[in-house]
Amino acid sequence: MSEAQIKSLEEEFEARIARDEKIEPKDWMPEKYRKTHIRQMSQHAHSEIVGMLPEGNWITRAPSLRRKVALLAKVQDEGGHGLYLYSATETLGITRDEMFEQLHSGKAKYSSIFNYPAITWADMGAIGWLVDGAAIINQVALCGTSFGPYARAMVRICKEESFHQRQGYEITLKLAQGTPEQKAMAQDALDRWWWPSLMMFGPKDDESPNTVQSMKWKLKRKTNDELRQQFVDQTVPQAESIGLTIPDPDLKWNEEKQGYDFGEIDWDEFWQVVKGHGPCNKERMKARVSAWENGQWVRDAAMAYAEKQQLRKEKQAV
Ligand code: FAQ
Repeated sequence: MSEAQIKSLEEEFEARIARDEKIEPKDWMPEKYRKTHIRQMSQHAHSEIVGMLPEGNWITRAPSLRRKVALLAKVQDEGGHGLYLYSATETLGITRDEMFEQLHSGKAKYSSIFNYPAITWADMGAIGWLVDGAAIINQVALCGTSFGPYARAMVRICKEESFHQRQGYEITLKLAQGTPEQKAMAQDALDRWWWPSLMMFGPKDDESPNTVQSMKWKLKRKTNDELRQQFVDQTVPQAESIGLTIPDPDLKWNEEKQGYDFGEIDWDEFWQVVKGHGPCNKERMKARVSAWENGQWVRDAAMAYAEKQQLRKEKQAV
Protein backbone atom coordinates (compact mmCIF):
# COMPACT_ATOMS: atom_id res chain seq x y z
CA MET A 1 0.00 0.00 0.00
CA SER A 2 1.38 3.43 -0.89
CA GLU A 3 1.98 6.11 1.75
CA ALA A 4 -0.80 8.22 0.22
CA GLN A 5 -3.26 5.34 0.54
CA ILE A 6 -2.31 4.76 4.20
CA LYS A 7 -2.70 8.48 4.90
CA SER A 8 -6.17 8.52 3.41
CA LEU A 9 -7.17 5.43 5.46
CA GLU A 10 -5.84 7.11 8.60
CA GLU A 11 -7.82 10.27 7.86
CA GLU A 12 -11.00 8.29 7.27
CA PHE A 13 -10.37 6.38 10.52
CA GLU A 14 -9.90 9.60 12.52
CA ALA A 15 -13.06 11.01 10.96
CA ARG A 16 -15.03 7.93 12.02
CA ILE A 17 -13.72 8.28 15.59
CA ALA A 18 -14.71 11.97 15.54
CA ARG A 19 -18.23 11.01 14.42
CA ASP A 20 -18.41 8.53 17.34
CA GLU A 21 -18.81 5.59 14.96
CA LYS A 22 -17.90 2.16 16.29
CA ILE A 23 -14.84 0.49 14.77
CA GLU A 24 -15.51 -3.17 13.96
CA PRO A 25 -12.95 -6.03 13.76
CA LYS A 26 -12.82 -6.18 9.94
CA ASP A 27 -12.53 -2.40 9.51
CA TRP A 28 -9.16 -0.87 8.75
CA MET A 29 -7.46 0.42 11.88
CA PRO A 30 -3.98 1.74 12.71
CA GLU A 31 -1.68 -0.98 14.02
CA LYS A 32 -1.17 0.95 17.28
CA TYR A 33 -4.94 1.14 17.86
CA ARG A 34 -5.14 -2.65 17.45
CA LYS A 35 -2.19 -3.29 19.79
CA THR A 36 -3.42 -0.89 22.47
CA HIS A 37 -6.80 -2.59 22.45
CA ILE A 38 -5.23 -6.04 22.70
CA ARG A 39 -3.21 -4.78 25.68
CA GLN A 40 -6.09 -3.21 27.60
CA MET A 41 -8.79 -5.77 26.73
CA SER A 42 -6.64 -8.82 27.45
CA GLN A 43 -5.51 -7.30 30.76
CA HIS A 44 -9.14 -6.65 31.57
CA ALA A 45 -9.97 -10.30 30.76
CA HIS A 46 -7.06 -11.54 32.88
CA SER A 47 -8.28 -9.36 35.78
CA GLU A 48 -11.69 -11.01 35.68
CA ILE A 49 -10.18 -14.50 35.68
CA VAL A 50 -7.57 -13.84 38.38
CA GLY A 51 -10.27 -11.87 40.22
CA MET A 52 -12.19 -15.11 40.80
CA LEU A 53 -9.49 -16.37 43.16
CA PRO A 54 -9.87 -14.18 46.29
CA GLU A 55 -13.64 -14.78 46.44
CA GLY A 56 -13.57 -18.38 45.18
CA ASN A 57 -11.69 -19.17 48.34
CA TRP A 58 -14.75 -18.17 50.42
CA ILE A 59 -17.51 -20.09 48.60
CA THR A 60 -17.26 -23.11 50.90
CA ARG A 61 -17.17 -20.88 53.97
CA ALA A 62 -20.11 -18.57 53.23
CA PRO A 63 -22.18 -18.19 56.41
CA SER A 64 -25.57 -19.20 54.93
CA LEU A 65 -27.08 -20.91 51.89
CA ARG A 66 -28.32 -17.55 50.55
CA ARG A 67 -24.87 -16.00 50.82
CA LYS A 68 -23.29 -19.05 49.23
CA VAL A 69 -25.64 -19.02 46.23
CA ALA A 70 -25.08 -15.31 45.64
CA LEU A 71 -21.29 -15.58 45.93
CA LEU A 72 -21.19 -18.63 43.67
CA ALA A 73 -23.24 -16.79 41.03
CA LYS A 74 -20.97 -13.75 41.29
CA VAL A 75 -17.76 -15.73 40.85
CA GLN A 76 -19.29 -17.58 37.88
CA ASP A 77 -20.21 -14.22 36.33
CA GLU A 78 -16.58 -13.13 36.65
CA GLY A 79 -15.47 -16.25 34.77
CA GLY A 80 -18.05 -15.43 32.10
CA HIS A 81 -16.82 -11.83 31.83
CA GLY A 82 -13.27 -13.07 31.34
CA LEU A 83 -14.27 -15.48 28.57
CA TYR A 84 -16.46 -12.86 26.91
CA LEU A 85 -13.56 -10.38 26.93
CA TYR A 86 -11.09 -12.98 25.61
CA SER A 87 -13.47 -13.61 22.69
CA ALA A 88 -13.78 -9.88 22.00
CA THR A 89 -9.96 -9.57 22.07
CA GLU A 90 -9.55 -12.53 19.67
CA THR A 91 -11.38 -10.49 17.02
CA LEU A 92 -8.23 -8.32 16.89
CA GLY A 93 -6.10 -11.22 15.67
CA ILE A 94 -4.52 -12.64 18.83
CA THR A 95 -5.25 -16.21 19.96
CA ARG A 96 -6.40 -17.20 23.41
CA ASP A 97 -3.31 -19.37 23.84
CA GLU A 98 -1.12 -16.34 23.16
CA MET A 99 -3.02 -14.30 25.75
CA PHE A 100 -2.64 -17.02 28.37
CA GLU A 101 1.05 -17.32 27.57
CA GLN A 102 1.43 -13.57 28.14
CA LEU A 103 -0.37 -13.82 31.49
CA HIS A 104 1.56 -16.85 32.70
CA SER A 105 4.95 -15.46 31.68
CA GLY A 106 4.25 -12.18 33.49
CA LYS A 107 4.29 -10.15 30.24
CA ALA A 108 0.64 -9.14 30.56
CA LYS A 109 -0.64 -7.36 33.63
CA TYR A 110 -3.89 -7.83 35.55
CA SER A 111 -5.47 -5.52 38.09
CA SER A 112 -3.31 -4.86 41.16
CA ILE A 113 -6.33 -5.28 43.44
CA PHE A 114 -6.39 -9.06 43.12
CA ASN A 115 -2.97 -9.39 44.71
CA TYR A 116 -4.36 -8.65 48.16
CA PRO A 117 -5.61 -11.46 50.43
CA ALA A 118 -9.27 -11.97 51.42
CA ILE A 119 -8.85 -12.94 55.04
CA THR A 120 -12.32 -12.61 56.62
CA TRP A 121 -15.93 -12.95 55.47
CA ALA A 122 -16.20 -9.14 55.67
CA ASP A 123 -13.73 -9.02 52.77
CA MET A 124 -16.48 -10.51 50.56
CA GLY A 125 -18.53 -7.43 51.43
CA ALA A 126 -15.64 -5.04 50.77
CA ILE A 127 -14.73 -6.66 47.44
CA GLY A 128 -18.31 -6.47 46.13
CA TRP A 129 -18.94 -2.98 47.45
CA LEU A 130 -15.59 -1.34 46.68
CA VAL A 131 -13.88 -3.43 43.99
CA ASP A 132 -16.99 -4.03 41.90
CA GLY A 133 -18.08 -0.45 42.66
CA ALA A 134 -14.78 0.80 41.20
CA ALA A 135 -15.04 -1.65 38.27
CA ILE A 136 -18.53 -0.36 37.38
CA ILE A 137 -17.43 3.28 37.36
CA ASN A 138 -14.61 2.38 35.00
CA GLN A 139 -16.76 0.10 32.84
CA VAL A 140 -19.80 2.37 32.47
CA ALA A 141 -17.42 4.84 30.81
CA LEU A 142 -16.12 2.00 28.62
CA CYS A 143 -19.64 1.29 27.29
CA GLY A 144 -18.96 4.31 25.08
CA THR A 145 -15.56 3.10 23.92
CA SER A 146 -14.83 3.23 20.18
CA PHE A 147 -14.17 -0.48 19.48
CA GLY A 148 -17.54 -2.17 18.91
CA PRO A 149 -16.96 -5.62 20.49
CA TYR A 150 -15.46 -4.05 23.65
CA ALA A 151 -18.28 -1.51 24.00
CA ARG A 152 -20.98 -4.18 23.58
CA ALA A 153 -19.25 -6.52 26.06
CA MET A 154 -19.24 -3.71 28.61
CA VAL A 155 -23.00 -3.13 28.42
CA ARG A 156 -23.76 -6.68 29.50
CA ILE A 157 -20.92 -6.86 32.01
CA CYS A 158 -22.01 -3.64 33.75
CA LYS A 159 -25.49 -5.05 34.36
CA GLU A 160 -23.97 -8.02 36.16
CA GLU A 161 -21.44 -5.89 38.06
CA SER A 162 -24.32 -3.90 39.44
CA PHE A 163 -25.68 -7.06 41.14
CA HIS A 164 -22.15 -7.79 42.43
CA GLN A 165 -21.82 -4.36 43.96
CA ARG A 166 -25.17 -4.65 45.71
CA GLN A 167 -24.46 -8.08 47.15
CA GLY A 168 -21.18 -6.73 48.57
CA TYR A 169 -22.78 -3.62 50.01
CA GLU A 170 -25.52 -5.72 51.56
CA ILE A 171 -22.97 -7.99 53.29
CA THR A 172 -21.17 -4.92 54.65
CA LEU A 173 -24.44 -3.29 55.73
CA LYS A 174 -25.53 -6.40 57.67
CA LEU A 175 -22.16 -6.64 59.43
CA ALA A 176 -22.19 -2.90 60.21
CA GLN A 177 -25.62 -3.32 61.83
CA GLY A 178 -24.58 -6.48 63.70
CA THR A 179 -22.67 -7.10 66.94
CA PRO A 180 -19.71 -4.84 67.85
CA GLU A 181 -17.39 -7.64 66.64
CA GLN A 182 -19.18 -7.81 63.27
CA LYS A 183 -19.07 -4.04 62.86
CA ALA A 184 -15.34 -4.12 63.65
CA MET A 185 -14.87 -6.77 60.95
CA ALA A 186 -16.63 -4.56 58.39
CA GLN A 187 -14.50 -1.55 59.38
CA ASP A 188 -11.31 -3.63 59.24
CA ALA A 189 -12.18 -4.82 55.71
CA LEU A 190 -12.88 -1.23 54.61
CA ASP A 191 -9.55 -0.13 56.13
CA ARG A 192 -7.65 -2.77 54.15
CA TRP A 193 -9.47 -2.50 50.80
CA TRP A 194 -9.98 1.28 50.53
CA TRP A 195 -6.56 2.35 49.28
CA PRO A 196 -6.01 -0.64 46.95
CA SER A 197 -9.45 0.14 45.44
CA LEU A 198 -8.34 3.72 44.66
CA MET A 199 -5.24 2.25 42.99
CA MET A 200 -7.40 0.23 40.58
CA PHE A 201 -7.90 3.37 38.45
CA GLY A 202 -4.19 3.42 37.61
CA PRO A 203 -1.49 6.09 38.01
CA LYS A 204 -2.27 9.80 38.20
CA ASP A 205 -3.08 11.34 34.82
CA ASP A 206 0.27 13.12 34.55
CA GLU A 207 2.06 9.80 35.16
CA SER A 208 -0.15 7.65 32.93
CA PRO A 209 1.71 7.00 29.66
CA ASN A 210 -1.33 5.61 27.80
CA THR A 211 -4.08 8.07 28.71
CA VAL A 212 -3.50 10.85 26.14
CA GLN A 213 -3.56 8.53 23.12
CA SER A 214 -6.37 6.35 24.53
CA MET A 215 -8.55 9.45 25.10
CA LYS A 216 -7.89 10.59 21.50
CA TRP A 217 -8.98 7.21 20.16
CA LYS A 218 -11.96 7.19 22.55
CA LEU A 219 -10.75 3.91 23.99
CA LYS A 220 -10.87 5.70 27.34
CA ARG A 221 -13.78 8.12 27.74
CA LYS A 222 -12.62 9.44 31.13
CA THR A 223 -9.14 9.74 32.63
CA ASN A 224 -7.82 7.74 35.60
CA ASP A 225 -8.15 10.73 37.97
CA GLU A 226 -11.65 11.62 36.79
CA LEU A 227 -12.87 8.08 37.43
CA ARG A 228 -11.10 7.88 40.80
CA GLN A 229 -12.75 11.14 41.90
CA GLN A 230 -16.15 9.82 40.82
CA PHE A 231 -15.56 6.66 42.88
CA VAL A 232 -14.63 8.63 46.02
CA ASP A 233 -17.63 10.95 45.66
CA GLN A 234 -19.99 8.00 45.23
CA THR A 235 -18.56 5.80 47.98
CA VAL A 236 -18.00 8.19 50.90
CA PRO A 237 -21.75 8.80 51.50
CA GLN A 238 -22.36 5.03 51.25
CA ALA A 239 -19.83 4.44 54.06
CA GLU A 240 -21.32 7.24 56.16
CA SER A 241 -24.86 5.94 55.80
CA ILE A 242 -23.90 2.61 57.38
CA GLY A 243 -21.73 4.15 60.10
CA LEU A 244 -18.31 3.18 58.75
CA THR A 245 -15.29 5.48 58.49
CA ILE A 246 -13.14 5.91 55.39
CA PRO A 247 -9.52 5.41 56.54
CA ASP A 248 -8.27 8.76 55.26
CA PRO A 249 -7.59 11.65 57.69
CA ASP A 250 -7.30 14.06 54.73
CA LEU A 251 -10.74 13.28 53.33
CA LYS A 252 -12.75 16.50 53.19
CA TRP A 253 -15.72 17.83 51.25
CA ASN A 254 -14.67 20.59 48.86
CA GLU A 255 -17.62 22.89 48.29
CA GLU A 256 -16.01 24.64 45.35
CA LYS A 257 -15.35 21.52 43.30
CA GLN A 258 -18.47 19.77 44.63
CA GLY A 259 -16.41 16.69 45.42
CA TYR A 260 -14.13 15.25 48.10
CA ASP A 261 -10.46 16.05 48.49
CA PHE A 262 -8.59 12.96 49.56
CA GLY A 263 -5.14 11.93 50.79
CA GLU A 264 -2.15 10.84 48.73
CA ILE A 265 -2.12 7.27 47.47
CA ASP A 266 0.97 5.22 48.32
CA TRP A 267 2.30 5.00 44.75
CA ASP A 268 5.34 2.99 45.83
CA GLU A 269 3.02 0.28 47.05
CA PHE A 270 1.02 0.47 43.79
CA TRP A 271 4.09 -0.04 41.58
CA GLN A 272 5.46 -2.77 43.83
CA VAL A 273 2.21 -4.71 43.42
CA VAL A 274 2.03 -4.04 39.65
CA LYS A 275 5.62 -5.27 39.26
CA GLY A 276 4.81 -8.59 40.94
CA HIS A 277 5.78 -7.94 44.56
CA GLY A 278 2.35 -7.64 46.20
CA PRO A 279 1.21 -9.91 49.04
CA CYS A 280 -0.38 -12.55 46.73
CA ASN A 281 1.14 -12.11 43.24
CA LYS A 282 3.03 -15.39 43.36
CA GLU A 283 0.11 -17.34 44.82
CA ARG A 284 -2.28 -15.99 42.15
CA MET A 285 0.03 -16.86 39.26
CA LYS A 286 0.73 -20.32 40.67
CA ALA A 287 -3.03 -20.99 40.85
CA ARG A 288 -3.59 -19.84 37.25
CA VAL A 289 -0.63 -21.76 35.80
CA SER A 290 -1.62 -24.95 37.58
CA ALA A 291 -5.26 -24.58 36.41
CA TRP A 292 -3.93 -24.24 32.85
CA GLU A 293 -1.68 -27.29 33.18
CA ASN A 294 -4.35 -29.42 34.86
CA GLY A 295 -6.81 -28.50 32.12
CA GLN A 296 -4.54 -29.78 29.34
CA TRP A 297 -6.36 -33.13 29.13
CA VAL A 298 -9.71 -31.35 28.61
CA ARG A 299 -8.30 -29.32 25.72
CA ASP A 300 -6.67 -32.45 24.24
CA ALA A 301 -9.94 -34.41 24.54
CA ALA A 302 -11.93 -31.61 22.88
CA MET A 303 -9.43 -31.43 20.01
CA ALA A 304 -9.43 -35.23 19.55
CA TYR A 305 -13.24 -35.21 19.47
CA ALA A 306 -13.32 -32.39 16.90
CA GLU A 307 -10.83 -34.25 14.69
CA LYS A 308 -12.90 -37.45 14.93
CA GLN A 309 -16.06 -35.57 13.94
CA GLN A 310 -14.27 -34.02 10.99
CA LEU A 311 -13.01 -37.43 9.79
CA ARG A 312 -16.52 -38.86 10.10
CA LYS A 313 -17.94 -36.00 8.02
CA GLU A 314 -15.28 -36.47 5.36
CA LYS A 315 -16.01 -40.23 5.16
CA GLN A 316 -19.73 -39.58 4.81
CA ALA A 317 -19.08 -37.10 2.01
CA VAL A 318 -17.12 -39.69 -0.05
N1 FAQ B 1 -3.21 -2.78 38.13
O1 FAQ B 1 -1.08 4.41 31.29
P1 FAQ B 1 -1.92 3.72 32.30
C1 FAQ B 1 -12.88 -6.04 37.95
C2 FAQ B 1 -0.72 -0.41 34.34
S1 FAQ B 1 -12.13 -5.73 36.47
C3 FAQ B 1 -2.23 -3.26 37.31
O2 FAQ B 1 -2.84 4.58 33.08
P2 FAQ B 1 -4.15 2.45 30.94
C4 FAQ B 1 -14.09 -6.94 37.98
C5 FAQ B 1 -1.25 -0.28 32.91
O3 FAQ B 1 -1.72 -1.52 32.42
C6 FAQ B 1 -10.69 -4.76 36.94
N2 FAQ B 1 -1.67 -2.51 36.34
O4 FAQ B 1 -2.69 2.49 31.60
C7 FAQ B 1 -14.04 -7.77 39.18
C8 FAQ B 1 -0.03 0.26 32.21
O5 FAQ B 1 0.86 -0.82 31.95
P3 FAQ B 1 1.12 -1.39 30.43
C9 FAQ B 1 -9.87 -4.50 35.78
C10 FAQ B 1 -2.15 -1.27 36.17
O6 FAQ B 1 -4.32 1.11 30.36
C11 FAQ B 1 -14.43 -7.28 40.41
C12 FAQ B 1 0.66 1.11 33.27
O7 FAQ B 1 0.15 0.67 34.53
N3 FAQ B 1 -10.46 -3.46 34.99
O8 FAQ B 1 -12.41 -5.52 38.88
C13 FAQ B 1 -3.16 -0.75 36.96
O9 FAQ B 1 -4.35 3.63 30.04
C14 FAQ B 1 -14.38 -8.09 41.55
C15 FAQ B 1 0.39 2.59 33.08
O10 FAQ B 1 -0.98 2.92 33.32
C16 FAQ B 1 -9.97 -3.13 33.80
O11 FAQ B 1 -9.00 -3.71 33.36
C17 FAQ B 1 -3.71 -1.53 37.97
N4 FAQ B 1 -4.67 -1.10 38.80
O12 FAQ B 1 -5.13 2.65 32.18
C18 FAQ B 1 -13.59 -9.08 39.08
C19 FAQ B 1 -10.70 -2.03 33.07
N5 FAQ B 1 -3.41 0.54 36.55
O13 FAQ B 1 -0.14 -2.10 30.04
C20 FAQ B 1 -13.53 -9.87 40.24
C21 FAQ B 1 -10.10 -1.73 31.74
C22 FAQ B 1 -2.56 0.77 35.54
O14 FAQ B 1 1.38 -0.19 29.57
C23 FAQ B 1 -13.94 -9.37 41.47
N6 FAQ B 1 -8.81 -1.08 31.85
N7 FAQ B 1 -1.80 -0.30 35.32
O15 FAQ B 1 2.29 -2.31 30.58
C24 FAQ B 1 -8.65 0.24 31.99
O16 FAQ B 1 -9.60 1.01 32.10
C25 FAQ B 1 -7.24 0.78 31.96
O17 FAQ B 1 -6.41 -0.23 31.41
C26 FAQ B 1 -6.71 1.21 33.35
C27 FAQ B 1 -5.23 1.66 33.19
C28 FAQ B 1 -7.50 2.40 33.88
C29 FAQ B 1 -6.73 0.07 34.36
